[in-house]
Amino acid sequence: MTQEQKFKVTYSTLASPDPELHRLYDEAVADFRANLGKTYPMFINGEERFAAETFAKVSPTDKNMVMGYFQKGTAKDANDAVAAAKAAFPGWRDTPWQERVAILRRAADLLSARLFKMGAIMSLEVGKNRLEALGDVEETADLIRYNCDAMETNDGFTRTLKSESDKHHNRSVLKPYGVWVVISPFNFPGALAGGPSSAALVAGNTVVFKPASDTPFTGWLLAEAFRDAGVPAGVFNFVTGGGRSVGQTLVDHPDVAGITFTGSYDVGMDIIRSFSSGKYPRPCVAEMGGKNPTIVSNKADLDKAALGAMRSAFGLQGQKCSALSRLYVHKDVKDDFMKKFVELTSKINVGDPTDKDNWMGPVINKSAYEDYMGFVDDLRQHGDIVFGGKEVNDKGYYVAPTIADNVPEDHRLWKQEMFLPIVMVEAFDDFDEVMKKANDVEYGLTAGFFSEDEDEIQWFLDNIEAGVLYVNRASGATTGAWPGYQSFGGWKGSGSTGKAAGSFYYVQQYMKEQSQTVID
Ligand code: UN1
Repeated sequence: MTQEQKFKVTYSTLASPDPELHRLYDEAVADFRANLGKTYPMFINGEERFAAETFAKVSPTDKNMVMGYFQKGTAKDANDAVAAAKAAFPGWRDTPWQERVAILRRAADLLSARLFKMGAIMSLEVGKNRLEALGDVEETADLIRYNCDAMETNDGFTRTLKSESDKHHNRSVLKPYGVWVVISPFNFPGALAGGPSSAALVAGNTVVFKPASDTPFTGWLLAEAFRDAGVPAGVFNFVTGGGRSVGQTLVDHPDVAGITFTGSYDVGMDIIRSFSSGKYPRPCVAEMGGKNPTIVSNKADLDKAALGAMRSAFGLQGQKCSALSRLYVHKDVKDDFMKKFVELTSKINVGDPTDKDNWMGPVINKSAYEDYMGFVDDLRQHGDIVFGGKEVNDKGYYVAPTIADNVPEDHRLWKQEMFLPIVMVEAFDDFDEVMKKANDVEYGLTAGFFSEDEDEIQWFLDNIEAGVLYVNRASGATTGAWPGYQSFGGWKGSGSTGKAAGSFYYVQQYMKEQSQTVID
């Protein structure tokens, strides 16, 4: 049995009883703590690249912990990375797809083999608890494998078309676009970087990858895995940078053929607009935010509902685009539900996420912490904070899970994504009205429903406007999609293509179609 099969952790894993898993994770944390403060490069054209300046990556778990120093890349580095990717494209495109698959499968296996090291670093880099961090590493490897499977299942995406006679040989071929840019967010720095990068690569594109400035470390570990797996020089490039200049240079570059951006709605919409302002349209796979609702019917199992809501509102400190942020509970069961929900929330331990007893770690940085304080003030002024609403300790950015009730319907925070451990609750008594409300946001990513009534379940599935739906899911009312089990993609302002990751139609987005008619 491989290590990966033995310790398989997903986002639905409630707790791992395996002492060996905990021992290996603890060891990896201790190892890393003994190796703080080193300097890490960018990776361009198969070579390590150092910039004139570096920036310190400070752990959100401890404001005094400098995890390492990363390169403050410039526009020149971004341009060099695109030039390297452009030069490497013909060779990689013409490499048989079976070979590309073999190399990428090796990268997935390397990530699995490095599970504990990468998980430990990710816990400290993002503030993820151990199961969330190990889950992210596993998901990264599984997304790579999933994208490889897609290539194999579809025989490299070459299909025979109808032919006019036996002298006609007609087929449809999907071909890569060229240089593909991947810009990833801090919250799933493995999966949301390795997933799109591997899709682009397996399809035959070359990649320039820029991680969020809060998560250069995981980005570097991913770059190492691709390098060690044998991805040729220039095929996968890794650039880091402080401000907007590296990212903007990539988005504006005329030699970039396609882009995958995962992050906020505002930045995503800007990229979509500016990316299509060139000479011709270019594909832009954008996964943006969410303002995800859950509806709890009077026919719900309230234990399932309370657990599912708690896990989705507060897992990873609410910093998932899939997080639950609006909770609509039928008025007949609201009091009972709230009792259970508040009780479960009050049992959450907030603290150093590498400590096994803590389920919530810190929020990502000072600005997120300040946003939290601002939102909490606003909600306290206009409604009731029934739980939380305060800092827990100031060693890092630790804040309490927060439940707000009785906030007026027209308050802006019913519509604005907060990306923090704050959930707003409201009672309802009319199903049609609550559905209208649930859908009345710019987003359409995930949504949850709790009811034991089949007709109500069908009503929910038929009417809710979102790409990822869960009914009666105690392990997460709106969170925890896993490649191959839940396709993950947003509608409306949550996603640009209507196609989801970890699903049948994903890899095709990284290729363009050509029909070839050849007559003897
Ligand atoms: C995100 O929420 O930012 O379904 C991405 C989930 C995870 C994360 C998706 N697969 O919760």
